[in-house]
Amino acid sequence: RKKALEKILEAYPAKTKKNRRSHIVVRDTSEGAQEITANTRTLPGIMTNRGCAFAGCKGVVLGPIKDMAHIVHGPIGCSYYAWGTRRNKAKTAEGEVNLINYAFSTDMQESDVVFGGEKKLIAMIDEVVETMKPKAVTITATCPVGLIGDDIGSVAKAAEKKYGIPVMSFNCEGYKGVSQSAGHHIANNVLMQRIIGSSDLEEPAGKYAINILGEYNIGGDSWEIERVLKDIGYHVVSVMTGDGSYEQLKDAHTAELNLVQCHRSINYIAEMLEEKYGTPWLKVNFIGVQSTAQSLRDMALYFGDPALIQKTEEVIAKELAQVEVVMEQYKKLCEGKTAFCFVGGSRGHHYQGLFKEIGIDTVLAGYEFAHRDDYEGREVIPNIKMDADNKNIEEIKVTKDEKRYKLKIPKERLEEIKDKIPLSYYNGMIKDMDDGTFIVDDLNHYETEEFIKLLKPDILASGIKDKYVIQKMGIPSKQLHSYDYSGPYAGFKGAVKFAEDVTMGFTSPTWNYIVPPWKSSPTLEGTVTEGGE
Ligand code: CFM
Ligand code: HCA
Repeated sequence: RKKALEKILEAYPAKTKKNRRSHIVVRDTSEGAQEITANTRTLPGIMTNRGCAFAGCKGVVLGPIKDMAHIVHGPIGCSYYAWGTRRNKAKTAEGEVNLINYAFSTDMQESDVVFGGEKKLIAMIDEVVETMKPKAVTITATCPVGLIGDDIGSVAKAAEKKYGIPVMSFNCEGYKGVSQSAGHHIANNVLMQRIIGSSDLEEPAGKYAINILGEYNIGGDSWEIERVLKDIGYHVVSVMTGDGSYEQLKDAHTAELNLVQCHRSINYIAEMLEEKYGTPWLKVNFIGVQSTAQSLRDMALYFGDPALIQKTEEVIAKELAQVEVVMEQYKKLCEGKTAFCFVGGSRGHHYQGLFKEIGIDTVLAGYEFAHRDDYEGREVIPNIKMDADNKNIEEIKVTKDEKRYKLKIPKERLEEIKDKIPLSYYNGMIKDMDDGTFIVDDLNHYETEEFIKLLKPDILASGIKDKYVIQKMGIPSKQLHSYDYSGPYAGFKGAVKFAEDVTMGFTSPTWNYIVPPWKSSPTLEGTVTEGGE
C-alpha cells in the first residue's frame, strides 16, 4: 500500500509531493497515533473540491435559518450558485416567516467595484426589510467587498438602528482562510455574540430540553431525527441550523444538553455554550441504524431518568422492527463491495458505518476541509500548529454568564458517565478505520483517478465536482452532499432510503454501457526505476 502510494505521488514535483504525502495516511494500527496534515492551503495548480469561506458562512451555517433575510453583498454568481443547491429544507408553520427559497444579492457590478458598493447595499436592505419583513438580517461579504473595503459593519449598524431588528455583518470574504471551514467559524462567532441567549426565557419550555447542533436538514434529515426524538419525549429547543429560526436560536441557552452532529462546522458554538451556560455537549451520529440507536442510548444515559431510558429502548425496538428486515434485503445485493467515502467534513466519517451496515467496506476516506481533530480526535487540539491562515480568523472568548450558568446534571453523575459517553469529546475518523485503508485530506482530481485505478472501488461517495469524472470511469457515484436530490438519509428511515438508493446505483442497467478503464486497457507493464527512462 505504501509503495503504491509512492507511485501515485511520483507524478508531482518534489515540493508538491512532500506536501501531498503529509495529507495522506495509510492506516496502520501498529504505528500508534497517526498524524495527518489538514486545514492548510491547497497548492496552486491542484484541482481541489474545496469551496470558500463565504460558502461556509452564508451557504452552510447561516443560509438554513429561515426567518432571516440573508443578503449577499457581491457579484450575482456567488448568490446564484448558493441558491438552494445545498438542499437545506425548511417548513413554514402558521404565522412564521420563511425566506428559504429566496436569494438576495446586491448584484455588484464593475462600477460598484470601482466606486464602492455601500449605497447599493443600503438600498438593498431597505427593500428587503420593507417587502419581506424578516426577523433579522445577515449581510455576508464576498471577495470583492474586502478588496475594495466596503464597510459592511457600519452599514449594518445604521440599518439596525433604522429598523430595530438585528442586522449582522459577516466578513467572510471567499479568500479568508483556506476553505469553507473559516466561514463556519465566522458564522459561529456572530450567532453566539448576537442571537443565542438573547431572549428573556430562563427555563426550558419542556422536559429533556436539547439543542441539535450541526444538523442542516439536508434532504429532510433533521425532520427524521426530530420525529424519533419527539416520540421518545425530548423537547427540541433549537436546531442549528436546519429548518432553524431566529426565534428558536434566541432560546438556545435554556437547553440542558447540546447534541453535536457535525463537529467540524459547529464545535465552536458547542464549546462556547458550555463555557457560558455550563451546558455539556454530546457527540452524536444519526447516520446509520446502529449509530442512531447508540446516540439515543447515550442521550438517555446523560439524563439518567429510568422512564426515559425505558422509553428510548421501546422506541428503538419499534423502529428496528421496521427497518432491519429491509436493510438485510439491500445488504444481500451490496455485500462484499467497497467504497471511497470522501465528503467535505463530518460525513466522510459518519457514512462509513452506514455503508458497513449494508456490507460495504470503506477503503479510502477523507475530508475536503476538516481539521486534525476530526481525523485524530480532539486530544490533538493543543498540538495543532497555528499558521497565518488560522490566525486570520477571530477566536472569541466568552465568559460565564453568572446569572444563567448552572450545572445541568449533578457533578458526581457527570463524573460517573464521562467515560461511558462522548461528552464534550470527538474521537475522530482515523481510529475507526481498518488497517490498510487510506485516509486522504483534500483529495484532488488526479489522486481520485489514481486511487480508483489502485483500489478499484465499487462506489464513491462524492460531490458534484467529481461525480461525473467518476461515473465516466464506470463507477457509481453517490453524492453525499446533495444526496442526488433524494433523502432523508439520517435516522432509521433515512438509513433504509440510503440503502435503497445505493442498491439502485449498483443495479442500474447504465453500467452495462460503460467499462472501467482497468477492464478495457492493459494496466501498466514493465519496471520503473528512479531517474530512468
Ligand atoms: Fe458538516 Fe454538513 Fe459536512 Fe459541512 Fe459542507 Fe454539507 Fe458536507 Mo457539503 S456542515 S462539514 S460544510 S456535515 S455543505 S451539510 S455536505 S461539505 S460533509
Ligand atoms: C459547499 C456546499 C456543498 C457543495 C457540494 C458539492 C454542498 O461546499 O459550498 O460539491 O457537491 O453540500 O452543497 O458542500
